[in-house]
This record gives sequence, C-alpha cells and structure tokens, in this order.
Amino acid sequence: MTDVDGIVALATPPGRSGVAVIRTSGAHVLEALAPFIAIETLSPRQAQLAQFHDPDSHSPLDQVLLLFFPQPHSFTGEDVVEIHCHGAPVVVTRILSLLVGQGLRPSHPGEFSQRAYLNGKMDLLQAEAVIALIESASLRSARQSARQLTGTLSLQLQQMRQQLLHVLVHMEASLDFSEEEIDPDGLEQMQQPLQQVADRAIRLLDSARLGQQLRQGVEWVIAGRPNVGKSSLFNRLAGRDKAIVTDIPGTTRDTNEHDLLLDGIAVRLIDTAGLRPSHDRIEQAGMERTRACVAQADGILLMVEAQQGWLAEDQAILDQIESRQIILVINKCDLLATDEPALQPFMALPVAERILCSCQTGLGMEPLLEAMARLMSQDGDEGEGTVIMAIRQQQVLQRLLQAVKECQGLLSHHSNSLELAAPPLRQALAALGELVGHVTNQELLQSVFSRFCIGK
Ligand SMILES: Nc1nc2c(ncn2[C@@H]2O[C@H](COP(=O)(O)OP(=O)(O)OP(=O)(O)O)[C@@H](O)[C@H]2O)c(=O)[nH]1
Ligand SMILES: [Mg+2]
Repeated sequence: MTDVDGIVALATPPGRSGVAVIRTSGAHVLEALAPFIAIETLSPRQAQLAQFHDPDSHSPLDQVLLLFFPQPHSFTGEDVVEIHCHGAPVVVTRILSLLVGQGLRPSHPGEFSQRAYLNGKMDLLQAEAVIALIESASLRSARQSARQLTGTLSLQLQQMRQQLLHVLVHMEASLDFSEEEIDPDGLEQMQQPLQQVADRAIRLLDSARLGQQLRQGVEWVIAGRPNVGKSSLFNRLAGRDKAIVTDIPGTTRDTNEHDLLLDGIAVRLIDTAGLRPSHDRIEQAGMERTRACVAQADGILLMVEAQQGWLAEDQAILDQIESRQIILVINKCDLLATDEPALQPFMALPVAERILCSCQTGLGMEPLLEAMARLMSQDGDEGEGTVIMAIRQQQVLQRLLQAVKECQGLLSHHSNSLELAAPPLRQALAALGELVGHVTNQELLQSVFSRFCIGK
C-alpha cells in the first residue's frame, strides 16, 4: 500500500463535549496546519497551547492544545499532530473542513491503526487487540486486550515459529540423505517440537470461547413452567421490578432482558414466557420466543418448584434444551417444611449445578451467581495469560493445528519419506505468518481494519 496522503479525523465521539481531539497523520500534516497555527513553535511530544486561526475571520476560531509526534516515533509511524479543541460540533466541523481544504483526506475507519501496522509499529494481533480494547464491555476484557496489546500472544507465536523452523531445518538437512532411513533420534528431534507446538495451539484454542465471552458477553436464559417464579428471579437479579409478576400462570409473554456484569463478563439475563401446552395464540407466540432464546443461549437457568419435585412437564422442557450449561434453580424453598429433603428429587438430573433458592426471601441468590460465574470461567482459563479474542485468530490457529497434526502423522507413518511431511510443515509456518500479519493480503487487512472506528 503506497497511500501516504495526509489524513484527518475526529478521534473522540461526535457531539458536544468539553474537549474534542482531532487527529492528523501523514507526511504533509505540518504544511496543512501552517495557515492556521504557528507551526514553527511546535516542539515534539510537548503539549502546547495555541490559537487556531480561521482565515475567514479576524478573531481566532478556538484556543487549542497541540501535540506533535514527528515520524517515526508516533502511533502511525508518520508525522502525527493532535489538535485538542473545545468540543463544540461547529468548531470541530470547521477545523476539519479547513484541514481538508489544505489537502488532508478524511480517514477511513481504522486507517490510523492500519498505517501503524504497515509501518511496523505493531503486528496484526496487536491491531486486533486495539479493536477489542475499544469494544470492551468489561474491565476483564479490557485487561485481556491490553495484555495482548503488549505483544504477549505475538511472543508465544514467535516461539512456536522458532520451533517449527527448527523442525524444517532438520527435515531439509535429512532430505539431502534421502536414500537412507532417518534414524529414530533424528525423528524424535522433530516430533518433540511439533508436539509442543500442537499443545500450545490447543491451549490457545481452548481460550477462544472465553475470549468470545469476554468480547461479546454471554446470554443466560431463565426457562421453566409457568408460575414457578422466573420473573421473580429476573427481578431479584436485576435489582428492581422490571418484569410483571402475578400468581396467574402465563403472565410473561414477551421476553425481558437485563444486562449485568458477572466476574468481569457482560451477562445478558433473559426472562421468558413459561412453557406449557396452550391454545392461547398470544401465549404460543411468547413460547416461540422462549424456544428461540433457549436455542441460542450460552447458559440456562432451568427453574422448578421445590415442593412439587420433578414433574413430567419439567422433563419435557429439559428435553428441549441442548445447552450443556444448565443450572437447575429450585425455587420457593420458603414453602418447604424445614425437614424436607429439598434436593433429593433432583439429584439424578443431568445438570451442571443445583441451587436451592427462594425469590421471596432472597435465599440462594449469591450461590446462584457464583455458580454462573463458575460455569463461565470453566470455559478456558487464562493459563499462560493469553486469551484468543478474535475469530480470525481462532480460524487460523485451527488451520495451524491441523497442518502440524498432519505433519506429525506423516512423520510417524512414513519416517523414510520426509518429502511428504515438509509441505504441511510449510503450511503451518504460513499460518503462523498470517496470524501475526507477516503474510497478508489486501482483503484480510480490509476485514481487520474496517471494524475500527474512525479516528483510530
Ligand atoms: N412463596 C414463594 N412464592 C414465590 C416465589 N417466587 C415467586 N413466587 C410467586 O409465584 C408466582 C409466580 O411468579 P412469577 O415470577 O410471575 O412466575 P413466572 O415463572 O415468571 O410465571 P410466568 O410468567 O407465568 O411463566 C407469584 O405469585 C410470585 O409471587 C418464592 O420463592 N416463594
Ligand atoms: Mg414470568
């Protein structure tokens, strides 16, 4: 890409604000600014107060703070000037249009980061971490992205690359003596690093589900028969009376949603219409929605009533749930006689956790939240401190793992035909290159950077 024209964008959200930041980057930004500010007094990396002159008026347009980062020591690797002006939309628009009049081009989404990548300021993984950081819905996800921004994942991949290169060198050296069968020692020297790379790829892939949860949040759906107390639980966890609660079965028709943060993960809680055979068209429509929610949920809070035990109707609902993460919420425990064995009727059920609760008294709410958090964190720990955050990374890692496995298989079955094992090894190396961004094509770059906001 040789597009090095100067670009400009508002880097802060549009609208009225105390301060707005306009970012410029490119070889000619200083020239573009010259008609409006005294650029000769600009000193690198120092905040400087200045008047921004409007050529159409005798008085200054705004008093601004300027930051000048000369290339190559800037975010993009080019000359960068940031203009911190007052956040009045008219002022921002005027400054932008004056700069465009001087030849700067409004930037595309992610163009600053794309230039940083093209100028070797960061690799593709770090660029993706920037997006994830900006999009973070929770502190935990922000921390994870910030960690990736420092290059932790890049470093691990670099080590994997070294290991694969070691195998390739070994393989090519042995190929020169291809007439002879390769000795077991030499084979072991290749198998071992391959296994280490495979193990690492598997660990990273295991973290991808957690990465997805951190990125997008998770959905927990409250489902069960009518009148068991689903909306009461929803209101308890939401901390207010959001959903209508009555003693009439079939109260809830539409789904209700509430967002909360649990253990650093954004959780969307969904209250649904109770499931039962019904001829009421409105109720049927509600139940359709329930089924759709259940089908795409990450976890289900399946609610039953303690006093009633496990009913055929409950079983019918459980049969419709495919999710592997089900917490059985045994409600209305306040109605039980103190010596009743509350859990017993439910012990044989294939659910991840069983929680005794009462939405009336508040019993069991903390254990329930803890159980939800427990199930979510089971989805891959942060082992080496790295979590795969982007779908692209996950896909390329899968390809890498497949290639490594193929190579391993060929080596163990045909130890005398190394030529066969070399191509998958090269594919694995290519996948690594693609991950970090050493090997890229325009389409890939487009798909990564178009997800950024303007001005980043
Ligand atoms: N005693 C007792 N009553 C409860 C408890 N939780 C809910 N209820 C009552 O049970 C009835 C039904 O509660 P809802 O929360 O509307 O039940 P639901 O599952 O949402 O019902 P539908 O929307 O009809 O599917 C209400 O009268 C609640 O006050 C509880 O823990 N103990
Ligand atoms: Mg309800």
